[in-house]
Amino acid sequence: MVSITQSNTWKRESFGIGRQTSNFSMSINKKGGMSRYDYLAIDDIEFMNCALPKKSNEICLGFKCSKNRGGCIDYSRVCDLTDDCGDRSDEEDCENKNFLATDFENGFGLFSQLKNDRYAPLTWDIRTGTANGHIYSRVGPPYDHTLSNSEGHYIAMTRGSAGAMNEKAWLISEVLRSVAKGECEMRFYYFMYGDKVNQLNIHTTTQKDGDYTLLWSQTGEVGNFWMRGTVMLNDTVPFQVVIEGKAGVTTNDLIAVDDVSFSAGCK
Ligand SMILES: [Ca+2]
Ligand SMILES: [Ca+2]
Repeated sequence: MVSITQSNTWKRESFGIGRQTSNFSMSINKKGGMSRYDYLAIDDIEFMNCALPKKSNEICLGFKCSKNRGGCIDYSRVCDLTDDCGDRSDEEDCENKNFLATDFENGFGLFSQLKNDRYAPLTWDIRTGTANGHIYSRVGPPYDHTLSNSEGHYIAMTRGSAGAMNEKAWLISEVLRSVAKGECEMRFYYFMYGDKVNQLNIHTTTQKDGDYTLLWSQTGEVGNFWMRGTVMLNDTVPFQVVIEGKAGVTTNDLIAVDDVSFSAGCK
């Protein structure tokens, strides 16, 4: 599941284990031969964000999970395609509450490909399961974010066989509106793993001038896990969101995105 690069010093490694809905245990195995002079040492193992919110009697300023679990979560976590409460009560009835979301399990959903020979000749593709070579090198996700398994779909871009470094792939959303400033938030998950992985950008564009406004950007490796990103969308006129991937050096420098959702303040 994780490939560790050789080092003469202590090196921090982290990797995502996805959503586990039942009890689980982990084992650590070293593969391959070792000579008597080789040494592998592990210390300080930490589990981060592995617990569900605890039941509390304090006033909840965010969203209160169902009575069974009773936890309190941030409003930003409601209807973001992630079961933050632990009983899915934060993911119920989302369409009626006017949330918009795409998990890429049945196509591109709210998004469509925007291929442009001059500015964005590459494409985002829908993929499933482990990115080729994930176990042996630093490349792409081992599972999608929605289902945390090999059947789940996500979108990914690389330079491909014909592309070049810094070439772009664009995915554009349906036309959206923000009901008021600070009310329309985009939430998404991205996977950027590898020494030469390039850049992921979120822009908005309006029909008024067609210019792109850069709102969010990540350059270089984040880690061997799905990372959550949020962007506040404050355009006062109807706009579209553009998800832009910039190609890295090789076809292994893959950028993946999954579970894109918009809060109820986006229409
Ligand atoms: Ca949630
Ligand atoms: Ca998915």
